[in-house]
Amino acid sequence: LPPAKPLPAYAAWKNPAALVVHSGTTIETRRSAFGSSVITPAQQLYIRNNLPAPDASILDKRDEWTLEVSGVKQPRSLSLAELKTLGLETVATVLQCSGNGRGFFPSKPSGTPWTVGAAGCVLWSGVPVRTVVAALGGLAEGAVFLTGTGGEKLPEGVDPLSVVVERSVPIKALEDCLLAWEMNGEPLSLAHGGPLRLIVPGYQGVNNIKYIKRLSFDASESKAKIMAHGYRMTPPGAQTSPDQASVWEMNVKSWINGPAADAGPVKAGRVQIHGVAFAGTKAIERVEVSVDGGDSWHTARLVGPDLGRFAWRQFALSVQLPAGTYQLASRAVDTAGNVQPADRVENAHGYNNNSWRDHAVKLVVA
Ligand code: MSS
Repeated sequence: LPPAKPLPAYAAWKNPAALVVHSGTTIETRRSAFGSSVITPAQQLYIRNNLPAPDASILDKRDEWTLEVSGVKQPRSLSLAELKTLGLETVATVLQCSGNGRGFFPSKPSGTPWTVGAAGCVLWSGVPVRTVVAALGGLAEGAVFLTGTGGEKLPEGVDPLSVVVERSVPIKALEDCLLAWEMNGEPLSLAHGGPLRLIVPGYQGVNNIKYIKRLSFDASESKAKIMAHGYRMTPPGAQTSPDQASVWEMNVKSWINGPAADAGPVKAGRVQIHGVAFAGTKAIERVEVSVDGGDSWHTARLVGPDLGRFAWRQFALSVQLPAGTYQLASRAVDTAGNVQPADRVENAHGYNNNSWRDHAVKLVVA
């Protein structure tokens, strides 16, 4: 094994034992570190930055951070202090990188080869975007997309649209969106987008804009490269193009976290198989578990608190396993009847992998 890379300075407070550091901007939670409770502690939550993280000084005067809002009847800038007076809600969401599961694509798409750890379930506190829109007189005519812009300082001498982290989502997401300043009960860290972050519950990670500086409601999608050409379901071998589906709502997905394959063999006898399941904007209806690679399935128990349809549900199945080698798999079904598929949708950049087969794990019982 190559020596583990150290955590970058802005994430030095994280738990190195729980993480795989792919690079200074891509850090993954170990499968065995998810544990068996519902909320992912900040110290072990994954990180993905498309640009270098901003200077930590942006957190010096959190309340003075400003957000410019346009595409409303009374467009203007609001300070974080003012946003805090407008409203308060807490929502639990799954934050997952669109490329989570890329590591299972045999085609080895370029990008971080995440397995399951570019995801977590966290609590966000902030003001609902709809409350902010109402305070600014409501939406202007013709808004079809909600667009968030990241507050990173852009490199000089390049077209800003080629680097800015700016993403648009369909306006229907407005109902659920939050401008968050707190995560898991603590002021939002720089690593996760402090002082202010856009949360789009049920949507892939890239749409959840950190250090948000601008929020707009427009008739068309952002022309930024990350929107027009990035994060699209590009067919294998094809060029990216704005007419391909964008990675927006997450699909139905589950995986097993324990017994952890990386923790060595387990003792023959009673075994608790457990994991997590989620389905974007839909709630989980049922999870099935297989110990024979998908030949037969058993309905698992949904356990732990139900933190709402945007959070993940824990599941557990108690089984009696004699010595042997088992292929453990899980398959989730959401309340709209969508069933987690056996196979991934092949695509050039390795997005949206929810194949139950790819996420199966080998368990040795001795
Ligand atoms: N935001 C900003 N501003 N910047 C960047 O870079 N990234 C993305 C999101 N947001 C960014 C942002 C991504 S891409 C992701 S995943 C996320 O974020 C992550 O988060 P965390 O907190 O974990 O780090 Mo893929 O789809």
